[in-house]
Amino acid sequence: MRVVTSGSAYVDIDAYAGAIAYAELLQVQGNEAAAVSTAPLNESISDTVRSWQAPLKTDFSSSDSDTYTLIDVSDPDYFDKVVDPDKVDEVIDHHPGFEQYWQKRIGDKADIEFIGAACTLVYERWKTAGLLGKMSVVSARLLVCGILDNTLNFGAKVTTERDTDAYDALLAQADLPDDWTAQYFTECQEAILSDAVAAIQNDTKTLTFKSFAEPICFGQLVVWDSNQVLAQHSDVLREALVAVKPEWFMNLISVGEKKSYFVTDNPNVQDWLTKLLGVHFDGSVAVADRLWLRKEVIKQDITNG
Ligand SMILES: [Mn+2]
Repeated sequence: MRVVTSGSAYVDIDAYAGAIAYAELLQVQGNEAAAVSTAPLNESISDTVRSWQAPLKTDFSSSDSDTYTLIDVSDPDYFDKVVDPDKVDEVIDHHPGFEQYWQKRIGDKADIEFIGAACTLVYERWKTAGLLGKMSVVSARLLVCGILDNTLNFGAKVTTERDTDAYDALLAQADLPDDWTAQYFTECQEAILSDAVAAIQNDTKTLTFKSFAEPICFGQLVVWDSNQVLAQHSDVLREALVAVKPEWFMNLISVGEKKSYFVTDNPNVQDWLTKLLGVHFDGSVAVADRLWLRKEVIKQDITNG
């Protein structure tokens, strides 16, 4: 059997959707295949998405004839524990770093391209095979969600035209409500904010920037509507970050507005962000005119700092 799986730490919607939809394509093409994961599902797989009950095997015992297909991961250190690294038959991913390693091992069976979502690559497999008409509604819905999430509703700079083309084609056969984008991200936001402190702690890094004298605690949260978060959660988020370091800030990514809100009451960090990103603080909040990912702030420090 072809075992289609992903990473070990957790599975997000891009990995979940990509594995399920690719296993389905392999089945439609006459292969014995299944999507398998033993990793926990994160908040991007919302309650409504879970209610679609897509076929994912979570308990799995391997047999000698199994081979493994990896979706949304290519670093062998992060593969699901079910994977036998010597029996990898295909890799479909959008993270850079292991392109040459897999090219040497499996040649054209490695497809690693730096685009918005692994789900886009899976969609393209269906399209190339001429089998889009046979894709289940659930797989089309899942791929839509994976593309929305990983491109942050097309606001992330990693988004390509291939992602928007895939999204448009999939949406046409996904049978989703008109306001699905807002509904999906709002559900994810509610799951995150049900434990806001844990969510920010899971996405906080203390980083050294060349344009600032000491390491800075950099928290990040991805939400649909920042206003609710600022109104209801800013005190606990501030306390969680200031406890790590007095030099702190939070990047609140407001996906619905395609903007980042930078929050800190440390005047030195405020000055630094003002110079680095061209933002202006009003009180403890600066609203950027675009969405910034953490890796983009780091890059700005390397090139302009
Ligand atoms: Mn991904």
